[in-house]
Amino acid sequence: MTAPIRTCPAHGPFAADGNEGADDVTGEGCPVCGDRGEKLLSGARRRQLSKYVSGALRHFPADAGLEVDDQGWTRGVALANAVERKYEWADKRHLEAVIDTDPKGRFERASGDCKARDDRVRAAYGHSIDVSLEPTESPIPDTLYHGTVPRNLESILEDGLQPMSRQQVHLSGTRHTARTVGERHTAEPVVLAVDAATMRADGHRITKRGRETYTTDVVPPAYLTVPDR
Ligand code: HQG
Repeated sequence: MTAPIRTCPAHGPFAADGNEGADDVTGEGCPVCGDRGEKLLSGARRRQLSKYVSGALRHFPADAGLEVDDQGWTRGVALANAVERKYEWADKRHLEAVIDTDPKGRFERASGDCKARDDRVRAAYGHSIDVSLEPTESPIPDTLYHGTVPRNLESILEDGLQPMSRQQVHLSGTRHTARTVGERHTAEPVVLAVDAATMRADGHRITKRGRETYTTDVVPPAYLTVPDR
């Protein structure tokens, strides 16, 4: 279940419960002052808007009427116009709330304030369009995880983890998160462990994107461990 978004008069939008791993949001009130705020978006609309914006920034910017640069950035005002065209109930406030409360850090702003001159927005990861995101300095755990469908295993152990339709392979920081990622594809995913420390020592770049996602070009089979089944 996706939590609804409420908005505090003093501190802006917040997710109305701690769903989806939003570890900085507790209870029903504003995480800063506890004010109950006003309802801004239902969970269902929040999810719908998030999926559309993710899709537009990752996969179909032209269809959404957006121009995306080499680093994946688009103008916030253009994105707000796109969501207004798409949903009669949506406006800039809803877009900003979805961006700012995303539990996985799916979206980045070029500046912290959309009212500033630089109002660019991009997807933090997940692209199928050709973008080149700069490296980040975030630490990388020695072991990462990837949740997938059991029937993919034979091919993965042969060819490694490949980006498939995306630009990068996506990994998770914990088994639990990887299982959740795998559950997007199947009820009973298998979680592979990735020897990220050795990969990096061997010269493979791994980068943290958003709050809980790590990306790399490919994970050759030598770095993968399949759990006993
Ligand atoms: C599989 C979500 C056969 C791979 C998540 C996966 C993630 C192979 C599928 C992000 C293979 C691709 C991406 C090989 C990889 N042979 N199958 N050699 N190599 N695969 O959806 O990682 O919620 O493109 O195991 O949290 O599931 O949208 O990738 O099953 O971070 O923000 O090919 O999307 O983020 O599936 O998910 P996907 P993914 P959001």
